[in-house]
Amino acid sequence: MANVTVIGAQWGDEGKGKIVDWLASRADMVVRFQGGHNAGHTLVVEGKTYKLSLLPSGIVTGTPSVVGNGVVLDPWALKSEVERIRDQGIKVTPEILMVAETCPLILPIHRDLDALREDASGAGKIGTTRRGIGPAYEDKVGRRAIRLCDLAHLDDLDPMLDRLCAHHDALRAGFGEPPVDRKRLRADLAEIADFVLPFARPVWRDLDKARRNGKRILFEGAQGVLLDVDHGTYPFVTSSNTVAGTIASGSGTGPAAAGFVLGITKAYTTRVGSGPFPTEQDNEIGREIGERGREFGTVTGRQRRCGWFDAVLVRQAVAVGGITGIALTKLDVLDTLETVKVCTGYKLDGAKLDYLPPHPADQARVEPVYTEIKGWAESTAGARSWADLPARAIKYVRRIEELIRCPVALVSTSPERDDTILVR
Ligand code: 2SA
Ligand code: MG
Repeated sequence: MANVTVIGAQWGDEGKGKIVDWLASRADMVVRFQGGHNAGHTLVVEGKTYKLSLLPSGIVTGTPSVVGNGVVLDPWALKSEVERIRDQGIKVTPEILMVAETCPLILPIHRDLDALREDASGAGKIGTTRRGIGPAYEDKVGRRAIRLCDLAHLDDLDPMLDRLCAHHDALRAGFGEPPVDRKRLRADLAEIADFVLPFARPVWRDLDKARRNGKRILFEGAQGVLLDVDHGTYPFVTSSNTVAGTIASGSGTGPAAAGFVLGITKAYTTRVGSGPFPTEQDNEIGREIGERGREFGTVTGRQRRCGWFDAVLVRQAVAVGGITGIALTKLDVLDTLETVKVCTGYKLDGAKLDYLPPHPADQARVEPVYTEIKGWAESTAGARSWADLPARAIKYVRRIEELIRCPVALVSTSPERDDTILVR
């Protein structure tokens, strides 16, 4: 296996965890390059369930794992996640976990601001994970972030904190909140430094060495292309780029390192948080899909909105995300349906559209055009070869391939690692 980059081809929660875990067992290094602990991956290995949100999936199999500079790092969240999986018997040492020393930190003030804004936005609320992701990226781009390497220079921290807090104090005042307790923030940072600094490294050098030695690198994306800050359903997006190209800027390597770009998509569509969702089924069908698919967030436990497969959106994600092959997950969730629908295009004011228009008002108004496929009414759960699939399920997969203009390379038929069909 050469390098592989895994990204979500929908709005996140496509089942990346299982696929990444499957690939991680064949990789020499696993790298995260964007997002933060807003991600949520459930890994089921030998019947044991692991829930990760910040740590790369390689950690469970003891594969060297890198948190790249493109990730916003909450050091307290890192600590509790490391402690949690250590309790499950997983070894986490600086040889196995390497964190970019240039990672911008998510601080308690970012979490505060995320929540204050969401609570104040009423109907315009984005439905964030309230983890401070957006505010932390804002401070990074605004050049006032505290980065991991700053914790090794505590003597120089005060002027940086002054600048950062002046900015936040003004924002907080707008919500009637008191200024940041600077002394406490400084003390908290000095305290967490002891835990997190041993993992801090120039990870770009580890990546460079790995590449020169022909090691196989797995880049693990979080969220999905439709949540990309440039290419997604803006403003209902996350605050990072989720496309494959981000591996380069987000970890300190070149774009060619991406290798095979595997886009993960469910056999239907889900979304958490607000924002347009053309094929949403806010009805019995949506509830059946949600129940059979256990559609609740890994991190926040939020119920996900459910709907039919939207080939328009995934085709767009394939193009802008740089996807070379698809892993289709949760096919078995559709096993009981009499009819399965796939969205092949939209109508907007009577005109046909073959892509998602950029404006949120238009995105909310497009009407999906469906093609219907008779359900296979047979269990596909646990199928491990193409021959195990009913003919009509194969037809469904082939139709999706045609519509999204990208080959399906893997089909996943249960959360278990080995219930995976390698196509051709
Ligand atoms: P944020 O917190 O600023 O990144 O939120 C902005 C939007 O991005 C969406 N978002 C997600 N959507 C699906 N899954 C995510 N991660 C967890 C998971 C979610 C959970 O993988 O299970 O546990 O609930 C994720 N992270 C961010 C978010 O819903 C907003 O629409
Ligand atoms: Mg998830």
